[in-house]
Amino acid sequence: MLTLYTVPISLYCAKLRIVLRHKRLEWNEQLPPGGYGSNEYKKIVVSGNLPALVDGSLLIADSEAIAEYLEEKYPVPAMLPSELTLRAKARELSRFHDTRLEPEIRKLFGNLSQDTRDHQLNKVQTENINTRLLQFSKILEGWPTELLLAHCGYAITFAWLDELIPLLSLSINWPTNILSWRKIIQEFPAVAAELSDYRPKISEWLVTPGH
Ligand SMILES: N[C@@H](CCC(=O)N[C@@H](CS)C(=O)NCC(=O)O)C(=O)O
Repeated sequence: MLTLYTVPISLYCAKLRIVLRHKRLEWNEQLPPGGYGSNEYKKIVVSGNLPALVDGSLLIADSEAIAEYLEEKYPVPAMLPSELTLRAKARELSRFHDTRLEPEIRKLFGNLSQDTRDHQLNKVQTENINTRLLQFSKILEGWPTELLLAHCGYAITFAWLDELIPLLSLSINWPTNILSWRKIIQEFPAVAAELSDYRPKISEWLVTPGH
């Protein structure tokens, strides 16, 4: 059985669960021993990264590395295109999420408290997110609409945006092709199931004092 080290709120763990669900795999989840960021967990996963996957004697951290491992080990249903250049482009799409779009949204997580809110940061991040969404809308043009590894992170990040936009009064401009693509992606059962489990965790986290 696959074991996933995770905490309920982890965005990258939610991304990975879409892959697990779509491939109809069974897995169990374990909290990091000693808690999030603990030295005890770093004795197991040196980087402290969540998610990490244990499969027999293999321990592997980083959602992309895990997702591609699962794709190779369980190739059906395929979540990477079979053609070489499309596969490379799909990886580019995945990395755009992890290294360009999501980090801009993450910068807002420390700016949630009304008492200490930095309005300038909200403004700057709104612009940065809008820029990334516009870039993503161009990258997205012409993509087929089967569920790929590359899509899973976006589904989760967009759920975060749904909550953060009203909470922080962000003026986010959704390109229309992203909105129609998003609708299609959210209808895949694996995405719908993860979002229905995960959205309440976001809402709960946002009302928990301390951030
Ligand atoms: N690129 C990494 C990002 C994962 C990530 O940022 N995970 C957060 C939790 S959502 C984490 O591990 N934070 C604790 C740490 O980095 O020590 C991945 O895809 O796995």
